[in-house]
Amino acid sequence: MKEIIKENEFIGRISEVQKNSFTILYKNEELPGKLRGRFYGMDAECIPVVGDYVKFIYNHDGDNMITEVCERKGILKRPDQAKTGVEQYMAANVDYTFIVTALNQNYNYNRIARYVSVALQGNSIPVVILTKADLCSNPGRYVTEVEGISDKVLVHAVSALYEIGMEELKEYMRPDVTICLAGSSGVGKSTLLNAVAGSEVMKTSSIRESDARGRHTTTHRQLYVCDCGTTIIDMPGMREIGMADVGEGIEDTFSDIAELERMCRFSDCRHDKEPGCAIRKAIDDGQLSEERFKLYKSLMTENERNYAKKKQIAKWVKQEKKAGRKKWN
Ligand SMILES: Nc1nc2c(ncn2[C@@H]2O[C@H](COP(=O)(O)OP(=O)(O)OP(=O)(O)O)[C@@H](O)[C@H]2O)c(=O)[nH]1
Ligand SMILES: [Mg+2]
Repeated sequence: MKEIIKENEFIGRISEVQKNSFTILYKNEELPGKLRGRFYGMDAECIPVVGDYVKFIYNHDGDNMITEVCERKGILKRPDQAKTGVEQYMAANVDYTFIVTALNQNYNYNRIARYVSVALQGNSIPVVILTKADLCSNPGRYVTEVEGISDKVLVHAVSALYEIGMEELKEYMRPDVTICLAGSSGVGKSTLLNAVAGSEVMKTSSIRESDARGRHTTTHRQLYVCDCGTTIIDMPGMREIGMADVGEGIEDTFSDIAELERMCRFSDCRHDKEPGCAIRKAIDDGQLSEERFKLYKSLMTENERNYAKKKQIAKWVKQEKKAGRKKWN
């Protein structure tokens, strides 16, 4: 990417966002940045997030002015936890989403499938990292189970604490590669980053013994460039990962099921007792598990419900703004 566009305007990468303050990484230097006025009032999707390449005007004495977000390769997003239909944009231009799951009570097949859909929707390759393998008597069983979620998924079991399995991750540690670490609090995302970085870049802390939950040690998204040139985005732990506007990601995750659905005799087949149902046949033949099919259906339904809600809210906001409403009485 060309670095200098015109005099005093450069391209850098957003490494941190704190409310309205941005940190721009430019040639190993972290510069403070603020948004140009025209960003205000724009859709949340247009506001820079960690991982975005941005154009900025250099200011020798203070905040650099961000003038534009460069075209994104993809963006990771999820509905906000308050379920208001608003999307949360998490990280942009991610090549590999490391879906970090600990091999303790944290392990959850359904949740991993959700992350896989979000990663694929964001045009990034889902890599499931099963951490804390030292705490598990049979990590291989989980590797096989995760591989069964989708043929798009890569899986590795590691113990960052005892440096076991970490060699496998070296294949991702290439210059110009961006990795994002996603998962619940306490699964070992920051520990993983520290292990591959070779020093304590991020703070870590112990989990609660009673239920293996983390303490939300990482509080904001942080982009870090390793000595080898690989960029890693550490994220705060997420309590849940909802589905909204990720229909393509879900279809991609379960592409075999989506393909089978297209082979049903009737296009509106409900996969119940209809004749010529390719889904039922695959389940009866043992080629598709009923459980995986149900998971696909439930994620699709949740996605459609949330997406419809988002659209409805967006329409309402537009109407209210047009009407210029300031108060309701
Ligand atoms: N036994 C074991 N413990 C680990 C391993 N990796 C991390 N831990 C421990 O898990 C705890 C939580 O690790 P963190 O790296 O802070 O977890 P995190 O995912 O970054 O958590 P948040 O920042 O809260 O989202 C720490 O006590 C780590 O030492 C591992 O491979 N094995
Ligand atoms: Mg952390």
